Amino acid sequence: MIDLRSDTVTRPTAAMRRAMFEAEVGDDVYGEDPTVNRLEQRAAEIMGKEAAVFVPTGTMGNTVAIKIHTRHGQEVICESRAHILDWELAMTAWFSGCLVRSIQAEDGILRWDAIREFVKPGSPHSAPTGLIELENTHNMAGGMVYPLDVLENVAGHARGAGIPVHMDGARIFNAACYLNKPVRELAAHADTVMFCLSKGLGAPAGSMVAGTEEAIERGRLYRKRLGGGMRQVGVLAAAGLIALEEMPHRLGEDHANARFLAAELAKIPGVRLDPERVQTNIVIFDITGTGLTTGEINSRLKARGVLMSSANARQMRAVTHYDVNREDCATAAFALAEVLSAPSK
Ligand code: TLP
Repeated sequence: MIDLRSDTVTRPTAAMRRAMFEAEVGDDVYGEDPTVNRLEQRAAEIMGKEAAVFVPTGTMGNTVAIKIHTRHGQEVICESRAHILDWELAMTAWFSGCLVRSIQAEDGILRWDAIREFVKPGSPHSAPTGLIELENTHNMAGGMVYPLDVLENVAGHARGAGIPVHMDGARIFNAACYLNKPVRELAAHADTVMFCLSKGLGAPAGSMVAGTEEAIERGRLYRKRLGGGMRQVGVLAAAGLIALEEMPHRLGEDHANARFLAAELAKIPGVRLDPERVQTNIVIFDITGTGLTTGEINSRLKARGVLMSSANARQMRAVTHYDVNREDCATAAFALAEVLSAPSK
């Protein structure tokens, strides 16, 4: 199977498996797992933050971060296709008691001009804004990267308004690779950053939340409340350390494969996408011109050994990662062309 459903499907490398086998461990709830402690320290250093905490998933990381910054009854501003809004089971409401105020941005990038009119100080009639959340790269906008000047501008205005910024940086290393900048330059514009070790970086599980000492200390309590106190979890942190230190440098390969795939897909009649807009490892394309549903296309692709996913009723998604190479991308594009040229049953 050529699996382009997500970069979450990557399996641990041989080096990761070896490190997991040999990992020195302790009870992390007592703060005694040396491998977790090392991972948290390195994550904080690399992000340019005071501290970091290891969490099992990106969803838990965002949930913890939103709770760090907000109080019940506030609003959290995000883009209209944000992961926290569409894919995290309403955790902003469920755990933090906040309402999501979503703002549509065609390219997924929230600029201050769009945010400004939705920022509320709170009054007898309206809930105050408690947090601005930025997704970088923006998954459902097709892996779009926040330009550094946009980040700087939003962060500056948010600071002026006394509103914290959280970055859902599940794929922040892909963003840094696209910009050719150290990841800390992107992270500098957010009070907290969540990033995933388990996506393009290839670890079997795990994400990090980075921020100030004080924020992360409280974050540990929220993690525990969510059931995320994981004991001898150095076995996973060992793989996470390799993901963090050794995998970011190869992400450009995934980006080049995604651009190649996009160019091939764009040639297929009925498929609509602009390959020029593919910046990182996510390719989202419109299939309404094919006369088939995303479900029908997915199952016909699967019969040909290719897995893709549905972003919504009109669009499909293909994500490149280190378990697929250029040839796999060519095969996948060919399979889609075949699926769409075969007479429908
Ligand atoms: N994204 C998954 C699905 O949930 C859609 C994927 O296949 O892309 N933030 C962003 C931007 C994400 O893309 C994801 C996962 C998360 C957070 C949550 O991470 P996990 O799956 O570890 O909870």
